[in-house]
Amino acid sequence: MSTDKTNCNKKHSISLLKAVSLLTLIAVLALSLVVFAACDKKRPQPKLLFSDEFDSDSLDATKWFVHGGTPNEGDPGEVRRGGWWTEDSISQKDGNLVIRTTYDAEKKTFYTGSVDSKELFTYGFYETRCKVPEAAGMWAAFWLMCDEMQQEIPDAHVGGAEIDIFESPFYSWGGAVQHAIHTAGYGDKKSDHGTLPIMLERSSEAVENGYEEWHTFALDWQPDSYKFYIDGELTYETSAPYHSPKDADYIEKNVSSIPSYIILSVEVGGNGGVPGDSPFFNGGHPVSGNSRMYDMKNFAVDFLVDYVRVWESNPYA
Ligand SMILES: [Ca+2]
Repeated sequence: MSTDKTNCNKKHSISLLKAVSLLTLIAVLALSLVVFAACDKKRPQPKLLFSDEFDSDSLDATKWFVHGGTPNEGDPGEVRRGGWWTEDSISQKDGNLVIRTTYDAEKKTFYTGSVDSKELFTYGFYETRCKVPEAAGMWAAFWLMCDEMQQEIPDAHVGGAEIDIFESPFYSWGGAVQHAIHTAGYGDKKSDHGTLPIMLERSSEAVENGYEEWHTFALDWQPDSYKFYIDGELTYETSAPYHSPKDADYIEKNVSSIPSYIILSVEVGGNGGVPGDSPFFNGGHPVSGNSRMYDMKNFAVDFLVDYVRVWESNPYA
């Protein structure tokens, strides 16, 4: 009897020990979940406000407006610097938006393209992954605009801004880009902020020009500042203070709060649709480092855009 009782007590103790161990384990797991949830709460993923992965066969017309006409059907499109924006220049292939620049040797005319988002945005984190056209004279850009910018209003809370997240007219300089912000319209009051050309980093010395590779370009537009990023690195930050070019007008922090549309575009050096001399264009012909003339009868270079995404704030911070 006594032995049975002892065994019974021992079994009871073992069961109790097991139960306590199990409870401890459950408590530790629960605590871990609480700690994990708390950590997760500190870094909530920001809301994705907009995205286009360009994965379908054609541009999503619910998201984008396409500039220009159709030259083959008699509509020359929309003149823009030394070329024309046409609808024919826009397509989608292999998961990318393609803006193709071509040349009509007979008419001595360049055709290229531009798309605007139909939705307007203000504060947020804007990012694209893209490969810019590899030819001098091509000027690809990812930028933001608003209709208010057409007026000469210094206060960006009223007049908005042109925000050039990146622009790429520097192929012949080895592959650089720049960031820029313009306010107060395009007349005498215009105020500019921006960087000097920033050389794109190359994956190896085997790559001669930064335009040969894919890069990401991003803007974090918040009420007090603009922050620009290339391949995840902060490359420029400003609150864009307004300095009047003509008088003493000064606004210390002049970050736009005006809803703006996203533009993906290519322009060609020149004016009034006529390709011409410019520091970037080398005498009217896209040349590579002054060493190679392109076959202008079959000229075609592409601006490839893998995606455009807009979050309410920096998803990587
Ligand atoms: Ca894509």
